[in-house]
Amino acid sequence: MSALRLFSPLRLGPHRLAHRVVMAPLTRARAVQPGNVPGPLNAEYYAQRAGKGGLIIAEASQVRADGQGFPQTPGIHSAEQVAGWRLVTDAVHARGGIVYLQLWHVGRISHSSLQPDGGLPVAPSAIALEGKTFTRDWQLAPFETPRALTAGEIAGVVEDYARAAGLAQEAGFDGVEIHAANGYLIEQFLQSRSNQRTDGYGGPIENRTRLLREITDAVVGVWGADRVGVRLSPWGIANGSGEDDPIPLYTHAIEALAARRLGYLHLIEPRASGTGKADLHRPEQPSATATFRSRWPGVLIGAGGYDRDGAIEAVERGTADAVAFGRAFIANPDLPLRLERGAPLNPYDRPTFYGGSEKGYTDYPALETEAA
Ligand code: 8OZ
Repeated sequence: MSALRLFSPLRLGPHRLAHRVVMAPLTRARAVQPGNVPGPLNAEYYAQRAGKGGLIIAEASQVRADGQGFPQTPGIHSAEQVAGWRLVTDAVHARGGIVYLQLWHVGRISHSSLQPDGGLPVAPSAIALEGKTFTRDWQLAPFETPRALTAGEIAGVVEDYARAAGLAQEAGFDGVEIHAANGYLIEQFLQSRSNQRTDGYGGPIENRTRLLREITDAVVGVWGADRVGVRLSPWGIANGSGEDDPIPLYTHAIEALAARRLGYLHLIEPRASGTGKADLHRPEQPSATATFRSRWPGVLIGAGGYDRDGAIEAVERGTADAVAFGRAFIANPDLPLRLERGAPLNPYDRPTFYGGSEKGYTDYPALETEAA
């Protein structure tokens, strides 16, 4: 047993984590087709990464069909998907793990080839991003100009988050995380560069945070506040995002969430851009967890560019209560054990970050796990 706080227990809502090394939500695009349904391979992958009292935040899953932005990402809107996720949650629970599902709508990041009606992706405003996105067949195509949601349709989005939250419960998850980061729909509403609305969802910060607050309240209505987390990326630039001065916007958002006494807040550090590039992104910016710690009385999870020493230090200092690892968890299914022992890590070196099958997915070796 380690004396380091990173490897000590933590209360997370009604759950008791055995340590503070969290598996970050990771898009791996290996849902079974047709229907974007989790299957036995996904259950094996999550089971490999599950351990007693360890928290896994399962990959971003579209709350409805038009929320899909990449091929083969799983959904949480059909009965088949609920049955598929049940394989995953049962497998994680069999190993004593705790598993949350990340709820996702990509908004304007989608492509008409991924839309159920072949129409344009939806967004707060009809503002296109520069660059390219994936089509249904893994081709790259220019982003399309999205269609702005009407106020009535926004109410439907909120309802669909609540419905998906209920389906996540049916599927056996232990809680849910609302994905409000990395340039997807909720963040598109938060940030002025993607939100030029003139109604109650656009303009002042109070309005731009409205969708986040409404979705959070709807999901809390299903799960209770202590089983709901929110992920934010205040300094991210993924998918055409980026608020010129994130402090006022995110201070407001975080204070609104804090008032709801959620289970946790999950912040992506500025050095991880969210674009998937491993290099340092905005090293000149202060740590997001350090910046907002004083505004968040509950459990704070840090993510993005942490190594063992950085995670130990953040948790010792209290800038984070737990640290989420992404890529390191891909290549090291037993990452918490390896970190606790100071064991070497397998490098993440596979080309198949997403798409594909078992290769680069379930074929990474674990350390011997017998008790010392
Ligand atoms: C990488 C590739 C596809 C999706 C995110 C869900 O940025 C993602 C994602 C990351 O949060």
